[in-house]
Amino acid sequence: MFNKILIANRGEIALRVIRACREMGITSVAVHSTADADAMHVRMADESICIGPAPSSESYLNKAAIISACEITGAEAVHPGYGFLSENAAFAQALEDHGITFIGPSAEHIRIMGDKITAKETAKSLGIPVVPGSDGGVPDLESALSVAEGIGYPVIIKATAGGGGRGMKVAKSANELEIAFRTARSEAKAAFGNDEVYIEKYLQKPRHIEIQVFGDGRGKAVHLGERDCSLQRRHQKVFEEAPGPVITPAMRAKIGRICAEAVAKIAYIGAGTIEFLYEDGEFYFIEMNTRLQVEHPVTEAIFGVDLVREQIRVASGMEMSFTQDDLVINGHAIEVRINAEKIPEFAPRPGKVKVFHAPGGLGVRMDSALYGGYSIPPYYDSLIGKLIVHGRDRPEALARLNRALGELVIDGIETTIPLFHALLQDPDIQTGDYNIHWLEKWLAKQFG
Ligand code: MV4
Repeated sequence: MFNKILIANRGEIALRVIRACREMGITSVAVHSTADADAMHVRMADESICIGPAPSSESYLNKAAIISACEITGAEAVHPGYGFLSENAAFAQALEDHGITFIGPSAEHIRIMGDKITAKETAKSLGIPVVPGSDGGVPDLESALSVAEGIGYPVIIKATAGGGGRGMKVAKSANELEIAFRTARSEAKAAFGNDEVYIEKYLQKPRHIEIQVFGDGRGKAVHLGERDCSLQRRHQKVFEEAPGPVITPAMRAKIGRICAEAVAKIAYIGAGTIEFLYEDGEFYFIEMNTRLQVEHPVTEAIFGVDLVREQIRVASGMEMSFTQDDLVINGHAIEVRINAEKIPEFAPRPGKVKVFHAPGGLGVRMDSALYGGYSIPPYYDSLIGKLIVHGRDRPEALARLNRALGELVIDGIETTIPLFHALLQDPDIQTGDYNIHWLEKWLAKQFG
């Protein structure tokens, strides 16, 4: 096992990793920008080191500064958290070249899944169901028209180098395809410097269901069920839950086994998430994320496991502490993302937090790096906390969420808390009757 781990991140996820390290008796090293000298992760870690100025491009994304920080502090491994360098294959490779362990998958697995066409081909070859569409990139309009003819309209054009919803265009007819194809290509070129695109059947009202997988890097792997993350605005998740309100135990067992066998076959190491669109009882692969996700706590709650601890274990060469048979779902969990944003525009509103009071009690977890008197810097993501509740069933989790939101106090700045009070009043949220378009429609109805 490692003696010392460096956490190449900030905010709540840095605290999350520091806590796992402390329980495992591992010394933690925080890195920070000059803007984060007073941040909670710096205070909570055993050691800290400044890696550069405020802009993340010069600090949290600065590979050389982070590797130097490892050498200066004697850290043997790096946990990247999510965002920043967590899915950067070159960073994983550079650490390996310096004899430092990247707590995450191999550079090769990160690279494969970062290219959306290669990811889809790999998924398909491993027996994972994919959305019908082109085999790889579509070079010109003629090929685009013939692929669309084959699968039927509507179709969606996606950028190979895209992901997270950037560079997508829908076409409802051959007429629309011409414009959609050209715009998708030129937008992809401008955004990613790569104009390759591919085509899929457009699913009209799917849910976003993602399967949590975990591998030991030696051919053993398990799944930890699904999360329903359909409630999104502009591809930003807002509310996530596990298990999914419409997923039956039989469906979970089937898709879960397919995913676990797939990652076992490639000897995947650590945590991964296989994202699907789910419509009319069928799962369709869209992407795989090779990192720990923001919403991992809902899975931790229902399975009673510590995913970060497991990541550290397998990265150090140990076995996972559980088998598939040990993984039994207990109850229901919901996470809401508390952002320093003004609704309804979701405009970032950094500033000074006067009072922070976290909710507590049975089945309540608040992951946040806030404290009273803290000034949220304007340079980074607006996520300032995650409230996770766990109940014996979905109604109990919803009631507990309502209760916990009432206890949560963040004074001095605007946050997304009022959004969740309003959402919980909606009958569709109470019954779980929503899809990927529900939230944007609801916001338009509420706020025009
Ligand atoms: C789709 C789709 C419909 N049909 N693919 C958006 C993010 C990216 N990961 C994939 N996305 C979509 N792909 C097909 N074939 C609809 C979306 C989509 C979406 C997906 C998940 C969550 C929210 C979404 C919002 C709009 C569109």
